[in-house]
Amino acid sequence: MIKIVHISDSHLGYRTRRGTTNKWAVQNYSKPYEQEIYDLFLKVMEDISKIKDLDFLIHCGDMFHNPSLHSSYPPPEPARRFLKEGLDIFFKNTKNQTHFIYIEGNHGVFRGYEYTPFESHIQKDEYPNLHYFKGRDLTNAINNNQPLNLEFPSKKVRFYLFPFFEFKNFEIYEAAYDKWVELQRPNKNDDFINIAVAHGSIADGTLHRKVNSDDFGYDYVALGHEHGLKKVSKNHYYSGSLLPMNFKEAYEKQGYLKVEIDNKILNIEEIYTNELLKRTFEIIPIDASPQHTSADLEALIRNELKPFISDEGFDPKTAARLKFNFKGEITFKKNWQINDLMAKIRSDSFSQSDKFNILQIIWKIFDRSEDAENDISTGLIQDYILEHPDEEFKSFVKEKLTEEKSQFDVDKLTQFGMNALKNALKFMEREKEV
Ligand SMILES: [Mn+2]
Repeated sequence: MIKIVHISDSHLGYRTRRGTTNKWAVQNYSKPYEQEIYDLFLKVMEDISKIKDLDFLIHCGDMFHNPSLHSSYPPPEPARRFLKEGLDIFFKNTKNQTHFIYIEGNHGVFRGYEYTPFESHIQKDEYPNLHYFKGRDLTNAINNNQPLNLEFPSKKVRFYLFPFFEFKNFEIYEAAYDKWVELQRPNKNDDFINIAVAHGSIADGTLHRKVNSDDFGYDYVALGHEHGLKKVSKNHYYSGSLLPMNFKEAYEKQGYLKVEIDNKILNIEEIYTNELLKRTFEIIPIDASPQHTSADLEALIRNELKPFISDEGFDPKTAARLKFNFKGEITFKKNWQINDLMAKIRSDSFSQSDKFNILQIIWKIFDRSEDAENDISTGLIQDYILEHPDEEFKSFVKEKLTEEKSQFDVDKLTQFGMNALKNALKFMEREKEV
């Protein structure tokens, strides 16, 4: 029997950015949500390292959050230190009896570089049982027409490695990958346990269909890249990350998997680390019906914020991450009202950290007509704006100015607004023509 733990997508160094109050978890060191991923990573490494007779720990990529496609910053300093600490805990507690296999994902790598943050942050020689496979190892294997695998004859286990690679980006890549992937087909004539380790997903075309399917007859396929813990088929699993990172993920499970393979029989235990999250992380729906005035809307929102107001104030460990979803018939006026109101509420909350225990407030506005099936919808908002934009805008400006008792000239302001709007529309039209 062999015993494996499958873990993935740690995203060390991830920080909540958009609509977040600028507070430290540890002064001048780490941010609130960043720190709890580190803390949980260490706890998980500690827990895993104490599993009796564990043979392998497999990590399916994205150890660091940065750099990534849209950010070339290296991982923040604490990410490096916590990774090292996690590895030290793991190898010390397992007395170097357990192998740690890591493949690279799409995060935590400088695209196109041979040099990786993992290597620059970790002295690989210090860890004889750390087996690290990077994107470059994969492209070398493809170029040399070699499989990319790792064999443990004494345990009769073979791992097939699939670091992240966007083979669909270019036809020549795809053709080369299609050909190479056949080299990853296990030899049926020995009694080895065959395990695939891959970072990718069918959804975005980064997991090859032969790895995704049962084509190669792997005994187990350990997947990374999707952040929810899930069973894809009888022996294909995503372990997910340790905690949700965005609001969609807040409604999925995350954790790791204990996998036992005995005589080709799989026995899998799911451990949910998302249950350790100590803060509210949720989407709050708000009915933005046309009959609601700004004041009604504000009352609805303030009511939702009540659970996060107390004399304790802000606590980096428990402060809420909130997203408001407004849904209704959204006119342009309504849209302006909501944006204006939410910006105000957010700045109120963040400026009173002795009262509000909130880390993040963002919002999204959905026009109900976009859901309608008998659809006139895509055209609706634009038809609308072409009909009454001046009246809409004027009434919005008027309401704002009355509220704030300002002395501005409503007509003049409306005119400015309309010019801006017309320019924007002209721009949209031009965009469409291209
Ligand atoms: Mn990924």
